[in-house]
Amino acid sequence: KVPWFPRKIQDLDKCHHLVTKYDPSLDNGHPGYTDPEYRERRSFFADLAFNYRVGESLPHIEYTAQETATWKEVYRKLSSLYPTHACKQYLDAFQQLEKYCGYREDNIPQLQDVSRFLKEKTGFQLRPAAGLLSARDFLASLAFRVFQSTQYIRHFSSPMHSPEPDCCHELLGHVPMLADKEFAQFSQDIGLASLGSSEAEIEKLATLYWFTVEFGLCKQNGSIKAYGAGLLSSYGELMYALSNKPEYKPFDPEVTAVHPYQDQAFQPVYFIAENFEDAKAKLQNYVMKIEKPFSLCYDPFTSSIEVL
Ligand code: H2B
Ligand code: FE
Repeated sequence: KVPWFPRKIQDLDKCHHLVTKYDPSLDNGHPGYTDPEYRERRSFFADLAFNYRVGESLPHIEYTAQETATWKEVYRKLSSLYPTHACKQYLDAFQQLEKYCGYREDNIPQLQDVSRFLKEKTGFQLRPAAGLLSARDFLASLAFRVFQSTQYIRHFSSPMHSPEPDCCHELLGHVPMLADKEFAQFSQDIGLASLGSSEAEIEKLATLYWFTVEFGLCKQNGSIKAYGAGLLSSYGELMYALSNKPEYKPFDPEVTAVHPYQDQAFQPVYFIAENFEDAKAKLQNYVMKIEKPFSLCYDPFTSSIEVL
């Protein structure tokens, strides 16, 4: 009674189950809830994502002037903080994305261009996602070095906050870090550990993901920098996380995996990694102890999972 999991990259076409609690047509607290035009635009993006199949090129989007204006506001504010708040790996990649992938305040980068860039850097590729995915489906795709990325943008009335992931979060938060080799391996390792795991294990891995990939901090040249995507895509929380006001703890998978987290307000505590190599080693040590009746190995030549 091992839960189903994808064995080959084509199986990811079945890994698109949404968590609808923050959906603009179902959550009455969503800033787009009372805007029929926004909701219609969102269903356009949802159709693109649900109809996408592995191997196709990613949909090219003509963003509206209003959407690009929202992006501009987010891009300007956040990029003013990066030099002082983001880790070195992030800054390196961000510079290259500006050079090669159309990262500019007056342009929302196309997922296809970004995916091609990442593939060259670390083998990661993107596929379009319709919204917030279940942790199981989202983590499973990481096992194949596939990052499921939303393509729509948040509602224009709330440029500094989105209850759900949107392209600002993916492109400014996640993408630059996925261009780093160590970080890419760390992400894939969480994904591999999730395959065929119990609900309880998935919950712990999702929590680890939350406090690292989403809200992680790391030491760099004697100071603390951000590498988590939830921080790097939120002006308010990025400042708060490095303000010395919150509580800080060293990253330790055993502790971090069971720490309660919340997605409605700033985190009460942040976990600090020594560096990515150390975080990766600690994670590998942690996942080795997860009980499974089989072992797994990713074959990069066929993009498939070997079950031993
Ligand atoms: N879905 C999407 N589309 N983007 C994410 O960043 C994301 C997700 N993160 N589903 C996941 C959940 C994460 O918060 C963990 C694994 O639950
Ligand atoms: Fe995210």
